[in-house]
Amino acid sequence: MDAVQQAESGHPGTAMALAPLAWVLWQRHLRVDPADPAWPDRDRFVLSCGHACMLMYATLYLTGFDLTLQDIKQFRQWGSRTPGHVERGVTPGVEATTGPLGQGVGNAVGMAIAEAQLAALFNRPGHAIVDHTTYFLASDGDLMEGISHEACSLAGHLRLGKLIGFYDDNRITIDGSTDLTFSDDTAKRFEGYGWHVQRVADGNDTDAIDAAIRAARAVSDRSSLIILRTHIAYGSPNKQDTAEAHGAPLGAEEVRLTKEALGWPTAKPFEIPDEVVAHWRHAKSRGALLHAEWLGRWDAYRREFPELAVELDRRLAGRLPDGWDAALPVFGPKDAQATRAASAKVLNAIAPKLPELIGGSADLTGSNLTHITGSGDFAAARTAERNLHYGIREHAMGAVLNGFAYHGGVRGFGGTFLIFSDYMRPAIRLAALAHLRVIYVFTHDSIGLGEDGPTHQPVEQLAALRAIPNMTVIRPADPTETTEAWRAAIRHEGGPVALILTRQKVPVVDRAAYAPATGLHRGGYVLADAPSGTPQVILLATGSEVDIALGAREQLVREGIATRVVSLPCLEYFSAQPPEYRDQVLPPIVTRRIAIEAAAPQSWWRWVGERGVIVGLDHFGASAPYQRIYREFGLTVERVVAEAKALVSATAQSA
Ligand SMILES: Cc1ncc(C[n+]2csc(CCOP(=O)(O)OP(=O)(O)O)c2C)c(N)n1
Ligand SMILES: [Mg+2]
Repeated sequence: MDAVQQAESGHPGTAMALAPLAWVLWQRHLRVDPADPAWPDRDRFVLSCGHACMLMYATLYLTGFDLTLQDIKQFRQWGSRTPGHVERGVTPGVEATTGPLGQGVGNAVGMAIAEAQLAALFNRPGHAIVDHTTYFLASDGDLMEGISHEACSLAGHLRLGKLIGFYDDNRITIDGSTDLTFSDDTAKRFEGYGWHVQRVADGNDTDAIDAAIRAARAVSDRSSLIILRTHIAYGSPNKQDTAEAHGAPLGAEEVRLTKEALGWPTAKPFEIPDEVVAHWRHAKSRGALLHAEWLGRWDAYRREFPELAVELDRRLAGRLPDGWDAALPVFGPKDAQATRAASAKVLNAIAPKLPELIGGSADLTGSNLTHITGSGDFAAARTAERNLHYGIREHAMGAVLNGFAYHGGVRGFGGTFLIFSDYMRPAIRLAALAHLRVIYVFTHDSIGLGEDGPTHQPVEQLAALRAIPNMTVIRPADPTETTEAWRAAIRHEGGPVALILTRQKVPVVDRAAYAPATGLHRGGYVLADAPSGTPQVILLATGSEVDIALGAREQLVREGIATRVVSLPCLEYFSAQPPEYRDQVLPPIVTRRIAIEAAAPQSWWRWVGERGVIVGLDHFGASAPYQRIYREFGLTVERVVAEAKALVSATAQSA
């Protein structure tokens, strides 16, 4: 109440109502060590309703994590460790960045999958060194959001027994009572998913909460939901059970009245009796004991299974094994194929050497070509397998992948058609915001997918993905660049990478005649140069359109127009290059530039400049064989040649 009041902004009511739950969880159940928030076998707690962050900040402070009362007083201020919604990496003890409702539920499912996999791979009889529970807390909003359905349906199917959710059934959202919007029978809904469901009628009944958690922990073959009936802003004489208490300070006078009503000994802001702090701080010695006990077990494990221990250490640290990329395929002139097909070969060259790589597709395995050969399908009781079937649940897939990255020990990838990246965009954005190592395999990357037509043909998705800060989008031109794209994605730290792959066959660029594909790691490179001197025209392209650029260059060179082709598979990597390199690839003096990409043109203005031309699409696609669509929409060698000639005759090169 005090922190929200001081910040003059925030969400007091839910934090107040859930204090008893936090107390039971942190004092009696959650296996965390405030002195070491990163202890690998700790329990995970995800606050899916990120707006209730003050609940976490207060709890983390009181239980003795590295957070001070001063930090609490800085709630929501510039540079503070107590931002407006919980953010991983900002506050010690916070496991996931949340705020967009529903995401945390999906993150928790991903964490529980990661735990189940690592337990299956690394535990040995008498040595359960991976053995933790994932908890999440969801509000009405979390459960109304569609992603919670996708994620909890998947968890139910996979029978994730160490996943326990709390539903804060306070019957209040921002607009008022849930009578306005929400009459689901949530218990039946989750029973329908195959979850174990309990109700606690009084959110202040700590013994009942304790008993429910105990019962949930005892259920090992189903996920559990505990529905907790609470009263938002409990104790506030005038604001309890009102939507007003959701997202605004209670008001100084109401804070005082509430403290009085609750029997708090002082009205002074931020004053916490010493014995209260001392009581909560039992969590420290409790956590230290739990951690020490685990360290003892870990030592025994390390003695008995030294190789496994080294491997688990490596995986948890996110270090790549030596030689992981020693066997990547090399493609020759006869290996023309779709980049999605090349991707499957690269993936399967990496997978045997990178056992932490797990993933799959949202029901498009045969189209995305994401199957790991030699591994089975991840399922309940088969959690060591590496092929995940997310089902037709793109949004949950995105959040689950984030959960893998938050958990550590596994590297996740997920595939769907590029068009359906829209269905998972909120999770992608959070992966970028939270600097998560996630790989997306987005195939069927343009009108080049052909007959499925405009509903399935991405147009604006490339520009939309590139617009996300800290997002990396790689659209390889051919099989050889596809090898480099995967290499880059696996090496990439600090953010998600989307691989953008064709459905249709593309030729293998003749690397003897042109430049090697290793230029991909700089984002863009001169693939084919003008015969001599400064080029008159530069053609820039990505993916399947690089072949069009090469075809146009041949013709232009024949006609005496010095033409350079720049392959630009990753605009983000290229932007990050020193200006000298960029100027070398795109000499500022050459203003006749044509970008070719079968997509919305927004991304390209920076690179072609005022006088440049973009051969792209500013309209939806069409249903037909792809060659015909390319022709009809002017994505052809002839069009590019004509545009280049027009540029040459219209402008005298300023030298
Ligand atoms: C995806 C998404 N949509 C909208 C919001 C804005 N918002 C924050 S909380 C909330 C709903 C509040 O109701 P509830 O989830 O029941 O939380 P409570 O007030 O009970 O804490 C909304 C709409 C959001 N954070 N995320
Ligand atoms: Mg609510």
